[in-house]
Amino acid sequence: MKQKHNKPLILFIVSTTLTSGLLLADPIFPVSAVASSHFRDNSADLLIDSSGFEEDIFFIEDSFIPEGNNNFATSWVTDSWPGSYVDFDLGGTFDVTDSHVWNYSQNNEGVPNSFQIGSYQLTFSSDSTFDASDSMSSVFNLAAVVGEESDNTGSHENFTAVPNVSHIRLSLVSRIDGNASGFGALSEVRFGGIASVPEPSSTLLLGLASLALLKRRRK
Ligand SMILES: [Ca+2]
Ligand SMILES: [Ca+2]
Repeated sequence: MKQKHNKPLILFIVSTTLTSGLLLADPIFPVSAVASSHFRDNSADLLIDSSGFEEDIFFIEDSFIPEGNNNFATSWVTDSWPGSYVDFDLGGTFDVTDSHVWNYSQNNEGVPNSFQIGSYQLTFSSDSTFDASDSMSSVFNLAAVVGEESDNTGSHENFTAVPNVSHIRLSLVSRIDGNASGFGALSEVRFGGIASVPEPSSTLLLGLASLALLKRRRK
């Protein structure tokens, strides 16, 4: 029996996933922020309640970032530096691309207050537990802020999208003054991203490829 001439079968699998770089990030509003430790009433929920802003309207990537109000009472403060961290529950699943942190900036006679944070690192999790399997960001530096009257517009980071993130741990890495122990404080924290879209499973793609093959053979 003469074998049928087989044309090369070319399957085009078109990914419907948009390049996330084309999409501007929206602000993410975490539903809770819990710290490994806090000093007095300066708990971590003060990082996500807009208490540190002059105004509370903002966009993460393409527009207005509010100025911080530089107030101790509205800042998260830890007295257990180093090793302190804050766990944020994002209240949903996001492809995270941005972080924005307003440093603590209460006046200290013309020099950055010693509580100010010099750098931090993020751990991204798709569940509520953090372990070695979770991916981590680079270490991000924070700008020093001097004095109550200074413009504290915070420090912005934009990174390659981390997909399917429901919880973020922000770990303090260094303090502005390089001191290895004592207190640390931040005023506000925001993340940016887009709500995650479930990816088509590999089983579904395989199924579609098989269908295309069958259809071709029947011709
Ligand atoms: Ca605050
Ligand atoms: Ca995890």
